[in-house]
Amino acid sequence: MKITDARVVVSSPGRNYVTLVVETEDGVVGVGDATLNGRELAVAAYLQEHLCPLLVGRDASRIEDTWQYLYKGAYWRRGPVTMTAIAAVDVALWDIKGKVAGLPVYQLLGGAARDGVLVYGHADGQDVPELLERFQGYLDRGYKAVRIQSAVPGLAKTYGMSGGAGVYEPAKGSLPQQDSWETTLYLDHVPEVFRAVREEFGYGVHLLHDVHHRLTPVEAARLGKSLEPYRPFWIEDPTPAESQEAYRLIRQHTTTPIAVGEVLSSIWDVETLITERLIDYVRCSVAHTGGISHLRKIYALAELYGVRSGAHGAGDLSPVAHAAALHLDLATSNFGVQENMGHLDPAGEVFRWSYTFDDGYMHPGDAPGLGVELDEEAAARFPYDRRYLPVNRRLDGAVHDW
Ligand code: EZ4
Ligand code: CO
Repeated sequence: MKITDARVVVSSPGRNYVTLVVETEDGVVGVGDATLNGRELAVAAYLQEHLCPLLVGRDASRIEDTWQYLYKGAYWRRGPVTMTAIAAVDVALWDIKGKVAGLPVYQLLGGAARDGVLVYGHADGQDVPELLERFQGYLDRGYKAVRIQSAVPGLAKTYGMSGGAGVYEPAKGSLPQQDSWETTLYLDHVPEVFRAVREEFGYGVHLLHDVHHRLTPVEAARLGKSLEPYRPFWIEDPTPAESQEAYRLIRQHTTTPIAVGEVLSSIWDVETLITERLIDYVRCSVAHTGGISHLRKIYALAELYGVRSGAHGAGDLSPVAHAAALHLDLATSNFGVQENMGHLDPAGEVFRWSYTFDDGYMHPGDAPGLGVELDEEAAARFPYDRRYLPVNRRLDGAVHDW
């Protein structure tokens, strides 16, 4: 079953998405997500200029062989651009394999290991009352797990705020916007936020929180300890994730569970975190970490060490990536939780998906393949629109981790 065409579709229905479309000689079409927020065209070019010419003429059924060919054949290893491009190819080939077999992808991965995929939503607020009100909205919709973020008093603008739009989208400016940060203000504020949410809603709902790489190890240890009474499900990315060793110190000081992985792109980037049991949840995404084939190897390694999955599922991952994640989640024994931010309405004009949400759980659906179709004519109505993620400065003006 030869591949006859591979093309890249860049569109912006509400935000930018890069989608790879692979077609076989029998007319089977597979899609893969290649969206890398704020650096979209780098991956589009990697695919269009360097990978698509290699795909035409290859056997679409040989997923692992193609993965190895693209990874080892590049010589240059890892990195988000390369791994996102390879992920898109991998996911498109799994989509094709499912369509050819007439089976949803999760059946090819061993079948359902659970009935549904626990997902968490994002509640945020400019102050605690606003956060509590939005939190109630998530409970009303059936969510069993909710990430809580709040503006920090004394900081003009910080991450994690949806601005009331319903879907949090940090990539806003045609040039980078500027956020502000001061660790001491943040560390004093977050325990108050958790206390307020627990007082209002009790302990029957999972609370998550994203630190977004802003702390040093000892600051992260302090945060973890200060949140212990409120029993978070996890704190996410407490320190910059490129230093796996930093997590040893955090681990020695707190029992608050830790989740890391959304900016990492390969099994080698999480090896120490997993094999030294420094984290509880590995948060790599199917779109940025080499696709289903590579992420399931990460999950298999994690299973050995009692680490569970907690896949990144931000709105900058397209419905194609979200579907791929749900298929893998459903079939993974050491699944933990799946992030679910949703997509702005225009995305539904370009992508049609068959995954569903019911009472806090999602299901990828039983359509053959991934269950997501791309409408290329509709995509053409939403041209690329350059957007940057913000940059972050401390109150003294120094650039800080965003
Ligand atoms: O800021 O995906 O957990 N979710 C997050 C995201 C990231 C964006 C960056 O593109 O941290 O909202
Ligand atoms: Co995050």
